[in-house]
Amino acid sequence: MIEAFKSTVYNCGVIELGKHHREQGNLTVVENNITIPFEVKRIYYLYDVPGGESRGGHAHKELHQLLIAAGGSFDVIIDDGNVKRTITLNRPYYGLLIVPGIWRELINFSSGATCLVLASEKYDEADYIRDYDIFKLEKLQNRLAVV
Ligand code: T46
Repeated sequence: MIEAFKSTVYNCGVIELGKHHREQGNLTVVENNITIPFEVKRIYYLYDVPGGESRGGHAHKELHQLLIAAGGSFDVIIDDGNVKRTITLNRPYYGLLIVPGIWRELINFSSGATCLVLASEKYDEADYIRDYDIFKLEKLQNRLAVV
């Protein structure tokens, strides 16, 4: 498992989950340690997000997550304190893997969008860094320590 202070946006990425296509519709499977590199301990989902609203605005110290646009679309800005990337999720057979130590913001939710989140740990508020300045400082201090 990657250490939060050493992670970069390049440790995150979109995983193609695949789909079982039938005339009656599609089905996508996610399996622990096969499709994703962690064991799912918690699932939650964001929905009914009003137009123009954003979610996230924090980083996690230990949590690994897979974000899926189960319906609709939204953009995820991931930020390691040095580099920012914006990823659009708009298909239920793609998931964005986010490792610990990455600031994220979810924006541009389409009407009716659902963000399904598979998470590696139970809910723990102590795992959150909700102050961007503290996040930047901790990442910077680690970079300086490594050099
Ligand atoms: C993330 C993004 C994508 C709980 O009680 N249990 C839970 O498991 C979660 C996730 C949240 N909560 C409570 C804590 C807050 O009172 O639900 C409320 C809203 O949580 P938060 O403000 O953290 O919501 P988001 O949308 O900003 O962030 C959530 C996740 O917390 C976070 O891990 O990456 O979705």
